[in-house]
Parts: sequence; C-alpha cells; structure tokens
Amino acid sequence: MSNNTRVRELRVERRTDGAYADTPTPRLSWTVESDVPGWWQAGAEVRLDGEHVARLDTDESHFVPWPFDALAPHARHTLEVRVTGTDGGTSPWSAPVALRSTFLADGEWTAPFVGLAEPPAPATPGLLRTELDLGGEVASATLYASAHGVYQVEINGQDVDDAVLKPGWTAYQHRLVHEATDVTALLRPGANAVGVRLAGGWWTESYGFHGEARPFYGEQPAVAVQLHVVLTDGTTRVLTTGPDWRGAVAGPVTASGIYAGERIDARRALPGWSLPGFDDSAWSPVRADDDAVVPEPALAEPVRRIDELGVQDVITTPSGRTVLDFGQNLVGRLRVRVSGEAGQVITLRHAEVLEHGELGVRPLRHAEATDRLVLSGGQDVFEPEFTFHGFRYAEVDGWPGRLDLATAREAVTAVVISSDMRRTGWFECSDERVDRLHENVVWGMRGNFVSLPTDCPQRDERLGWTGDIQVFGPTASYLYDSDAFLASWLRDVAAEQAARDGVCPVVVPFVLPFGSQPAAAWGDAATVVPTTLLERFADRRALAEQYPSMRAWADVLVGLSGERLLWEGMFQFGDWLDPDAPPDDPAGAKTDPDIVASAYVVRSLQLVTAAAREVGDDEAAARYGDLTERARQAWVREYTTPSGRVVSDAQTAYALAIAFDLVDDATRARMGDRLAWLVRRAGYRIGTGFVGTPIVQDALTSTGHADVAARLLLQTGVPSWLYAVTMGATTVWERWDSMLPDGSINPGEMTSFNHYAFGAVADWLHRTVAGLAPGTPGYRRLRVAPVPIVGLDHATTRFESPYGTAEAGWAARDGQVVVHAVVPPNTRAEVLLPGGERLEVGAGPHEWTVPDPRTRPAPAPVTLGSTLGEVADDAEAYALVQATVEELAGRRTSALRSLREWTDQRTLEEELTRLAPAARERVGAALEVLSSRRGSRS
Ligand code: RAM
Repeated sequence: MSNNTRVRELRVERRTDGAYADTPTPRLSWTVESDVPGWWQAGAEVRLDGEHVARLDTDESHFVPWPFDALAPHARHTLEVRVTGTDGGTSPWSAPVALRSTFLADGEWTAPFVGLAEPPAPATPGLLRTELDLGGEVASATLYASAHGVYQVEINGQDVDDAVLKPGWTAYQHRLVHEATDVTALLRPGANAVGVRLAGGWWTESYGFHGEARPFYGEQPAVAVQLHVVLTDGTTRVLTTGPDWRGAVAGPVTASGIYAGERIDARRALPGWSLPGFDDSAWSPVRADDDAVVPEPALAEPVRRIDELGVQDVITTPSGRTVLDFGQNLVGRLRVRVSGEAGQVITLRHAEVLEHGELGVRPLRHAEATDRLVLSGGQDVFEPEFTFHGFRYAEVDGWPGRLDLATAREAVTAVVISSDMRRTGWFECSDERVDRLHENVVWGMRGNFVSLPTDCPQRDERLGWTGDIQVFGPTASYLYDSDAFLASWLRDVAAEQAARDGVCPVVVPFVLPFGSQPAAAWGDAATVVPTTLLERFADRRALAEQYPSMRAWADVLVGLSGERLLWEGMFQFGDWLDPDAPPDDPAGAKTDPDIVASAYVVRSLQLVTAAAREVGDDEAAARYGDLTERARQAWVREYTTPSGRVVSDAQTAYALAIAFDLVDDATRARMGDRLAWLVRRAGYRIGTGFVGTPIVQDALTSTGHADVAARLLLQTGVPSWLYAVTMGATTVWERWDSMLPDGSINPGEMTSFNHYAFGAVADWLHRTVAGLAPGTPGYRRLRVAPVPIVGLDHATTRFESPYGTAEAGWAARDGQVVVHAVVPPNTRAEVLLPGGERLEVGAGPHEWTVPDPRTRPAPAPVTLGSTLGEVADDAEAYALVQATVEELAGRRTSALRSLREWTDQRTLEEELTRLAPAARERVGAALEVLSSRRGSRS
C-alpha cells in the first residue's frame, strides 16, 4: 500500500457544488493525487454506505458508470472510493461523500402552481404561506419546488438555501426544473410554517425590441412546493401547495422586473410571517394555475452570490449627481445599509460606463435598471432580490446626508451573482494588458452565465443567443466547469427545436415576437455545443441525449441547402459585427453571409457525422459523412478559385476554410498566406466579427503565421482586442469600438460593454499560446504544444481538468525556451516542443529546454522610403507613424482611415504626400529619432 497516492475528490454526475444524483444511475468521477511518476489507475473500488463494495476493473476515473442498483427517489447514501495504480499501490479510502437523489418517481410530482388570488397589477410580487404539524422528530426532509417566476422558500423563518433567482430560466412552456433542498435541520416536531417570497422574474418579463416588447409566458407568478418529510418513526408526510395555502400582496418587495429593477419598501417588512402561529386571517386563499409540464430535477448549479466588491470612488458628475464606481463591470446588485427618515426613497440607477462624465444609460435601451429603496425609519439593509443589473457605476439619489467615500464604503457593497460553477482555468503571461484581457473574459463569463448563457446582462435583452455561446463554449468550458450548466441549457435547445421542426432558434429560450427562422452560426449551437461538452468533459451522456437534436438541425440544413448543398439567399447574421460594418448595420460584413452559411452547413454535418459514430449509429454516420463531403466540395467549387482565393477576400472567409477543414493541404497553406497578407494589409488590426474572431488566431497559427497572430493579439489600435483594454475596459465589449476613441459611446443602438463572443480568443491563449489542449475527450490525453509568440517572454496556464490539476507554459531566457507541464494522474500527454520535437509523457511535472525558435532580425531602419508593409511589420515604427499622423490629422480621421492598406506596393512617402503633405516632414523626423535611438541602444 502506498501512502503517497490519495483520492482528492469524488464527484457524482456533473454538478460541482455537491453530490446530487439527478438520475437513478449517476456517473462517478474522482481525481487522484500521487507523486508516483506516470501514475495510472489499474482498478478502483467504490463503497456504498460503508458496506457494499463494487470492484471496478477499469482504468477510467471520470464519468464511470454507476456500479450499484439504480438509486431510488429520495435516496441518501454515502460513497467512498479507493484506487489501485499500475504500480500496485492502493490509496486509502476517500473522504465519504453524502449523495442525495434529486429526482422524484414517475407521477410523484403532484404540487400545483399557486399564486396570489387577485393581484392588482401584472407581475405582482407577494408572499404565500401555510403551516404543517409534525407529530414527531424529523429524520430527513427534502423540499422540491419550482416556479413560474422567481422565488425563495422560508421554513420557520429561515431561507432554505443561499441560491438566488430560483429556479432560473428555462424554456418554461416545455421544461421546468425543480430544486431538491435538504431542509431536515429547519423542521421541528409540532407546528412548522412554510412561506414563499415570489416575484415575476423572467416569467412575466416583456421581450422584444424597438419598444415592441411584450409578455411571453404569463401575467402573474406562481410557485409549486412539495415537501417530503420522513419522521424518525418511519412515517412520511408530503406537503404540497394547494387550496389551504394563503397569499397576500405583502412584504417589502412592491414591484420587481428583471429589466426594470426592484422597489423595496422596508416599512412593509412583516416579522414572523413564515413562523408558525402568524395571523394570516387577512390573507386570501391562493389561485391555482394549470401547468401540464412536470418539473424535472435541476441539472446545473443554481445562481448564487459569488463575490462582493466595495466602492472604489464616489464621483460628482458635471450635472451634480452622485455616482459610485465599483472599478469593475459586474453583474448583480447593491446591498445598502442605511438609516433615515421613514418613507425617504433612495434611487439607484445602474450603468456600465460614463459618457461625458454622466451615467451612460443609452445602451440599456428600455431597461430601467433602477432600484428604489424606501426607508423604514430604523436601521435598514436592502438587497434587491428578484432582479439583477450589469453595471460598474451606480447613481445614488435621495441618500440621507452626505455620501462621501468613507460613508459609501461602509454602506454600499456590490454583490456579484452568477451560476455557481467551479472555476477551473487560469492564464498569465508577461504582458499585463493580455492578462487584463483574460480577466475581462472571465468577468464577461461570470456576468453572462446567470442561469443560461446570455449575450449581455444589462440592457432589455439578456437572451440566450445561440451564436454567442456556440463560439464561446470552448472558452467557457476551460474557465469554469460549465458542463452541467451547458448540458441543462441544451435540453432547452432540444425542446425549442422540437416545437419548430428541428430549427434551433436564434435565442433559447425562445421568447421573441420574430426571428424563429434559422440562422447560420447561431442554430449550429445545436451541433457545436454538445461536441464541445464531449471534447472538453467527455460528456458522452450529453452527446447521446442531444444526438436527436443534432440530427434535427443537420436535417434542417440539408433541407435548406437543397440539391447544391449550399445555403444561400436567406436572412443571415453572418460575420456579425465585422469592424467594417457600419454601426447601424451589424450584418454588413466583408464576408458574404452565404459563404458563412454554407461553411457552417459543412461544419454541422461534420459534427453530426462524428456524433453518429460516437453513439454507434453507423448507418447515419455513413449518410452524414457522404453529405459532409459533398457539401465541402460544393463550397470549394462555388466560393474558391484554383489559386486559393475565396470569393470574399476577407479574413473570416479564409479563417473558415482553414478552421473547418474545407480545403486540401496545399490550398490551406496558400489560404493561410493570404489570410496573413490580409491581416498585415490591415496594419495588423482585426477584421473579423462573431464568426471569424474565434477562429482567426487558430487559422493563422496552424498555417505557420504565429508572428502575425502575435501582432493581432498585441495590437492596441482600434479595432483590436487590446484597444478596449487600453480604454479601461474591465469586461469584453460587444463591438470592437463600443466606446469610441474619443470616449463617447458607439452610436449604434446595440452597444453592450459585456458580451463574451470576442472573448473566445482566450481559448487560443490557453490551447496555443500557453499550450494546453485536450488531445482526446475530457483531457484523458493532453496535448501540450505551446507556441512562444513574439512580444511575450512567458505564458502559463493552469487547469483543473477532469483528472486533476494540469499546467503548461513556457518562459524565454537567453535564447532558450523552458517549457513546463504538469500532467495529471491517470492521463498522458503528447508534447510538441517549440522547434518541432515530439514526445509523449505520463503523469507528473516535466520541464524541457529548447532553443528559442523565434527569429528576431534587427529591424531595418524604417524611413520615408519604406513601404507601408515594412512600416506595419515594425511595431514601433508603425505606432509612431500612427501617432504622428493622428496628431496632425486631428478630427480628420477619414484621412487616417485611408492609411489602411499596409502593402509593399505603396511607400510611406507617397501615401503621406497624398494624405497630408505636412505629415511627411514630421513623420520623417520622428523616424530618424527612432533609428538613432535604436542605433544607440544596440
Ligand atoms: C444582438 C445580441 C447578440 C447577437 C445578436 C445577433 O442582439 O446581443 O450578441 O447574437 O444580436
């Protein structure tokens, strides 16, 4: 027996916040810590309730099939595991894990949805309650509950858990989820009270744009509660919502909306309302709502408060208003401790940015994002409960007394909310601007993973746009363990598809008054996201469950693309928000939308072919495989020239051909060259939108243009990833220039400062720059292949993989690159070192030193006679020319714009003479200073 091998953690199914079995046969996963080099599992034993032992002759430790009889509903067990390595050593038993079934038996859910009997207005918040007498000691009790709306349950005066905005947002008309909370400790023999705080949330919200939003699900909230109690004498009691419940338009929350914000009147606090004996005789019997949908157990972690941030600054705006700055664009709400005169109203308005020194609320469109707090006269603590905002700044009006920084720090806290997934991925490098970009991606994910993957968290939208998560899924799956979260959302995708002949709509849940037509790169979420869960988590259960949905979408595509297998002429978002598209026409991209659509036809067919193989559907695999090849050939025939151009000569078009494997190797190489040429011609500025941005860096690096990718990454001019960072961004923006260089907000009516799509570049930072990628599903084999890029001295990433902690990275010193990696127990890694050496290693820490392959020729001096291409290649000279011309051109940015073709066919001198003759002398002089400075440096 070896004592240096131990089980670090034992997990049940997907959730990371506890051992919950949402199915009778949950998969088990464990991670092992060992200092035995190359540790590999020979077998494992799982022990149930300290007595039944299952011996597993397997080397798998992730998503291992349930080895016992199927679990019963309401089951509670303890589980332990111990492992034996191929070295012969056996670990001690793991710490026991308390597992609970969260599902009910067929037909067991009987609780009706109930709400306030006569609510005076749409979406009226309120309180509901009942009492229950228990004849004896409670052995165990579980609360199952769901809502049309958002709710919290109190038992005997205490919240049952710390989740917020329960039960989250699903495609309610098809699928509801219920919680299954252990409430044993809250109940007692004798009288008990159960109360519900209820509001409309997503259920009563109005959806739509341009002032035409309308309610979608229902007018009033309702809740369904089913409490199962087992007494120590073995008797069971089941309490459900029903006609004996009573409700009232009562409690401090007097109005609440996801977009509007909340009004809380502390004078209406009702002490004791959820304690037994409270006099509810003035309350009314509840209204019962029909719903044929039987809630299923929640698969994913609930939304919780995950962080708190203090006030950084108190700003007095030019118009004299008081604005709090939290220093970080975040999603959540404010907790306020205050005392003042009874009836005094404090108004909190939220926004992501300031414009001309005032709260920049225009981008919120119709979302009021305003909380109103009515003071009780005593000491109050407010925190809006059934709403959330995306904000960095909050304007405070009506504060009793002076709100200086010291007072604000004491009194106001920003509470960050998010689906409570486990953080798993980190990245760090020698350029702090890139680190900030990465941090912005993380914050963007937190804020947009509130129950479902949304486009943005602040304006009157916050919808599950399928295209956004389609491109961001891989990054999300690295930063956080988002397997449960995404697997849950995919069930809504399948449900929405089933309601519209297989079409995966542009938002899921679908709530818009328009837009249920298919759109490329958006609907493809149906095939791409399950593939991401397979690749990143080895979640074969999710893939098998989604397989019909994947096929349904592929079949829609085959139908739409007809005989020629090209999807053309229909509405598309295309390469949405291409930086060259005008602010009011985000679909006006350089890449023809039909090229994007037809490329995605191939992509989805490829993925459904692979999925068919994975689930063993050979007949379908053959059929989709054949369609894939025909669609690919059609794409090549229709959109490419024999010499390797694409008919839209744009970055996204080439990136698609390369990243989706649409062309043969020789063409691929030529397209890589053309892509690199286009990026250089653009002065190393990004030229892609939602479709091209997530793949352009991969397309460049995989065709031998890492140097070009490096320039694109480190570019700070607009448009670029780092432009926003240099403008002080703390989240990733929707548009490359959501904030214009002059500090004003982009005039487009769609301008968010918290959109994750362009943050998908982080996946490339992890996989390629630091060099840690899955070699096989779930990282059973790792691929360690760092690409040291010009401009960085080191980069490293750490990842909590399904098998434990992994690491990869490099540091350059004195002409050498030291590559390091940590390979988790029970995995192996294929390694590709800079310079080309390949090796394979087992578990443990590793380090290799190789010559630095980056060639850094001393830059030839850039002069007025240099070509624009040469100028662009020299980052310092390029920045200098830009800055000098910008200074001279002042507001005449149109002149600057034409200084955009950085090719070898134009000289700097010619171009400057044409644009701004005065600039020629200035630039020439500046360049001379640069070369003499360099001369003295060497
Ligand atoms: C915007 C959304 C989203 C995008 C759609 C097409 O409204 O914010 O990011 O997917 O447009």
